[in-house]
Amino acid sequence: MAAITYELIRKDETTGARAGVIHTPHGSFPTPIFMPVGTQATVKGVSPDELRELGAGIILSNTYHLFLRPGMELVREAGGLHRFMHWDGAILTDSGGFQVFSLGDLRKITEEGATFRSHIDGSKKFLSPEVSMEVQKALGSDIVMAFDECIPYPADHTYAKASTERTQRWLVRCRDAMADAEGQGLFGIVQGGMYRDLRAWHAAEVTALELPGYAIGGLSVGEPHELMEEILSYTVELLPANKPRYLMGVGTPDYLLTGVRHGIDMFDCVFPTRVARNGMAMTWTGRLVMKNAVHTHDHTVIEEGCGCYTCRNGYTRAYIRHLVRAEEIFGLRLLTLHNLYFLQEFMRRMRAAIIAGTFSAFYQDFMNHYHKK
Ligand code: PRF
Ligand code: ZN
Repeated sequence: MAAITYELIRKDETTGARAGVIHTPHGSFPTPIFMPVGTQATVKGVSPDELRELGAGIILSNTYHLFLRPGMELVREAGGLHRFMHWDGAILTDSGGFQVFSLGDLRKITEEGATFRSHIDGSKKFLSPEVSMEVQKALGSDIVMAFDECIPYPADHTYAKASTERTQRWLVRCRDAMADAEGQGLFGIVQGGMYRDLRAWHAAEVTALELPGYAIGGLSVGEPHELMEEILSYTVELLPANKPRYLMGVGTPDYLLTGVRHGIDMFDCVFPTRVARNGMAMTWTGRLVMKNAVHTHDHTVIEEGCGCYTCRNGYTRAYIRHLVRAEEIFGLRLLTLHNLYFLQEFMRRMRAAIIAGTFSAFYQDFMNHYHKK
């Protein structure tokens, strides 16, 4: 039995949206799904019990960070990442490629891999397809991401082509390195920048390897929304319907809706947890800046009817504003719990609408009430 399988439940009739279930060795979860980010083997400020309670079935962690600290040997010694961090749900690990390439001047790419300086102590490090797979095997994640280069935006066609071809050669090396891994599924990542010909070529090459799932990388890297939607819709149609599809690094409500509408099943982003730590609450009408004076005497919850720990227990906007201004940890925790719940609930409602055949109406309704800021 393959480690990762996709079960289609219902496809929307007027859009590409689909509801399904992904099965992993650490449980099954409904799709479309949002994966909270736990870069350092913890979703900042939230316990695994709390993650479970707000409905998360899978979280994302990072090869790059855990490779540098505490190192793969320590996690292996602990019995893998699930045991180390006390999370028994599914885990997807990103390969480190994306993080290394965002280091800018501090790194050098060759055919072999990437040499870079650790952001922790400045020491010289090396990541390659083989090293990334070795680390992800030691972590024991359910879903292992291929080692790729996320092409910066903008990039010319010559650079994008050379990079995409190298990412493909790296993918074959990842596949070979994972051949003996049991209970872990390797996902390929389609790159190609903003060029349709490169996306088409790469999607064909990646899917020919018959991996258990496919991701679309290199989007949401600073390009306009219309361009991201154009490349996304073009690329997603080149992926097989019987495998999970993952749009990497996307997690604002409007982008999640766009992704789902085009047939994406999985998403991750630091957005909900990061903005929480910046004192912001996500709601169905847009973001609230909790420091603002309008909340001073507001003794209502962040969002009426919200089922999260924070709103359910009656913590008020006035109280949260006070905690944020006083820089109290609890304030950031209350906001993180609310934001993560909000996104889980957002995905649950999208899925319910797909199953009920009312996704287009849900989409319109959301867009009519939501204010981007
Ligand atoms: N590749 C990898 N991780 C990623 C991306 C990518 O292209 C992105 C792009 N949005 C986010 N995270 N490996
Ligand atoms: Zn809430």
